[in-house]
Amino acid sequence: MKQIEFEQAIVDLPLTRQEYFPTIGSTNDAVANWAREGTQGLALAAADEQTRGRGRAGRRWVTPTGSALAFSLLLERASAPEPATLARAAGLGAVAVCEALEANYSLRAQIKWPNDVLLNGKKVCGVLPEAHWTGEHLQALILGIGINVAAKSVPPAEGLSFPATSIEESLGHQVPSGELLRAILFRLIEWKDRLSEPGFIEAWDAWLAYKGQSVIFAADSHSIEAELLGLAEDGGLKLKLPSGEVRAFQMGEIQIRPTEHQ
Ligand code: BT5
Repeated sequence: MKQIEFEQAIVDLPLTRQEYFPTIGSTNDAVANWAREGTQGLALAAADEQTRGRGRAGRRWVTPTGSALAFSLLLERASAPEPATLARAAGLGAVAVCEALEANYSLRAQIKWPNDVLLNGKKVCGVLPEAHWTGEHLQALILGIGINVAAKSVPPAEGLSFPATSIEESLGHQVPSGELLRAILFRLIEWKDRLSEPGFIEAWDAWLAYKGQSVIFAADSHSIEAELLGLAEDGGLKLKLPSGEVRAFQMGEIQIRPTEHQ
């Protein structure tokens, strides 16, 4: 995304701080630094290229220049006052991206729980929520979002744990990144203070991939096939195990993948 597109995307949005970086290590780190400096409220860092983009659990996120959206939002502390809301914040980014893709481009995306966004069963967007604590006090909640906009943003298949795609590949034409960023930010702003409402879990649940289908879920060192039922009230995932028992799992406890990737 070019700087001019970034500037147009954020016109009139209620941001307390914003910065565009042609290139940066990770936009999540930029925002974490702002939080340490005492920045409050809704702050946004976006980059055209990331040289050390991060996924979850130390994995890498690839953001080549001129092809993708990479941005991080510092959420007000009031948006995430307790652990239950923290789990929901993980779904916030994915819900906002799905809604924007549908509204702007009539694309029906899906969420691979907890927060990967898929188009045609392939990953188009990843979300990295990071909480910074001082003792038991939540200092900052940062939501990093990376989206493959142009086809050339998609990394080579060899390095990937899950198939990837781009918006351009799904639509058959390019889309302006700034327009997409603005649509996503609108929805993030709309939802961020409503995370504790049942309506948020319903919205998240409505975008879930593999509902009613068999998935492989991996926990610790073993994998089991189970039926994906949907979200629990706290944003956990309800699965029906082979024994018939229904259990809800928390984020970080398990990973899921569809059976056909076996
Ligand atoms: C994620 O992690 O999906 C979260 C990605 C968050 C990226 C944003 S960009 C702005 C902000 N700044 C950052 O530094 N990060 C955030 P995870 O579920 O762990 O997925 C990581 C895995 O996705 C990698 O191990 C690769 O297999 C794959 N991957 C890497 N780059 C990709 C890409 N561009 N498209 C699709 N898959 C990718």
